[in-house]
Amino acid sequence: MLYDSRSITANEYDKEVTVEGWAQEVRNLGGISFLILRDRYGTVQVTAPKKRTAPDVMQTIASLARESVVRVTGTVKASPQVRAGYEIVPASIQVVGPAKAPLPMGVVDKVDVEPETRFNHRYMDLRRPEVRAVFELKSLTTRLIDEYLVDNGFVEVFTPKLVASGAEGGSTLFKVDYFGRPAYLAQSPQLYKQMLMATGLDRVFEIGPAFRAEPSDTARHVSEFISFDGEMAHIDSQADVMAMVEGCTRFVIAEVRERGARELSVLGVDVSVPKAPYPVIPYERAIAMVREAGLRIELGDDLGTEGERLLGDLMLQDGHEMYWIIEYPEAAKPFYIMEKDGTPYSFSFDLDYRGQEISSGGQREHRYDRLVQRMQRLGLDPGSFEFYLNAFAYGMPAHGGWGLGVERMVQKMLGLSNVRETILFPRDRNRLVP
Ligand code: AMO
Repeated sequence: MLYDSRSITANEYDKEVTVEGWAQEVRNLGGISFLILRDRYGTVQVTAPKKRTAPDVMQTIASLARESVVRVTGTVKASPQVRAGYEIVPASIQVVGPAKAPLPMGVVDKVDVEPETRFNHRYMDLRRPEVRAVFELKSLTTRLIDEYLVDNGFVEVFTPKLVASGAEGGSTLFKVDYFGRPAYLAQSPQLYKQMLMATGLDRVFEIGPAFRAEPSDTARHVSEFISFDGEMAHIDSQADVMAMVEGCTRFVIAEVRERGARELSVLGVDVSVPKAPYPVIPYERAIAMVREAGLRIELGDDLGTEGERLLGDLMLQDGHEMYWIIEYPEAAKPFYIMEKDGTPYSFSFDLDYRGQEISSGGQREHRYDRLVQRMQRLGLDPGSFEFYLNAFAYGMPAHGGWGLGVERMVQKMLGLSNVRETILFPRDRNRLVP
């Protein structure tokens, strides 16, 4: 059995164990050599006194290149000078994966490494515990989302990522050649999750990739992200949807605090559970608030990065990390959103987390004729959405849903400056490799 830095306890003292990891540090002092082995959970110190160590083991340690993978078998000795309380005196050592020198970037060195270098050598960057912790917490986040939604009667679904038409506007579609026919990478599961509302699978969710040909290089846009989508039928209003998203986000953050405590401490981050209920700010009020704060913005405009940030600052002054913005102008919203009759507004919402939109959604237009009219008014050809519209013609309940950017949520929760920090291999205009 292979031990690791977490599983060695006082029970193993004076016993023989085998450990494997990366050679983080090697010091050869003549009469004694030290090797710090790093594994997923921490480090172990291997101490090789020349007098008690076989010459071939001394030789292997002396010539070991940093970051090589080695397997060490030796005796665990209590050692109060070592932080872990023990060290391993090696009987044998095997170099499993030698590392070339020089390294493309340091792992434990204190020097800052440029983001470009880090992303070019992500396999090396991820050897840093604080970089890996983000991905352990992202994994925990999606697991908790799953848990909350299943507990609330949702079924997890998987919709196609190769699609014939876009749902979120033509400008960010990635076109692909589909056996000689044009097709696109899905921008969101929008059309499919809505079609499912006509089936009896009346609460569905999906956590999967979404693709957007985003032309802008910002800290919060990438061209491939993980979208957490939900859709629920038989609703009375979008308040039902908002309650679900509010409950879910609070559950996730509260549980990350508990179950992710180890990774949070590696990151040095303290996560707080947003105050509930999340305040609800009508769009017009949000525009007025950021105007008062000095932003030049007109009614009808998108709040934009700067507007969202300003609003976030104002809300934080009252201790609110998450808040809703509702009643966006219908003209600014996609065709599937329901209009609020007699007003220029729509039944739609955004959820912002400390100055950044992380989710949007709303009640959908489920009435066939109104949906077709709305498409036509927005300049879309209902003919190219026939497969979708058909699902509305034979009994479609009122429904609503949301899309939430998993990476944006994790970014904000952990206080990271760029969404790319939460993506193993980010994709943007400039990056397709690794
Ligand atoms: P929307 O386009 O607002 O809505 O997207 C939903 C959420 O997805 C995240 N997101 C992104 N994250 C990183 N990079 C991007 N380029 C990017 N684009 C979007 C954001 C955003 O809030 N179908 C609707 C949702 C719905 O109504 O159900 C939709 O896709 O966090």
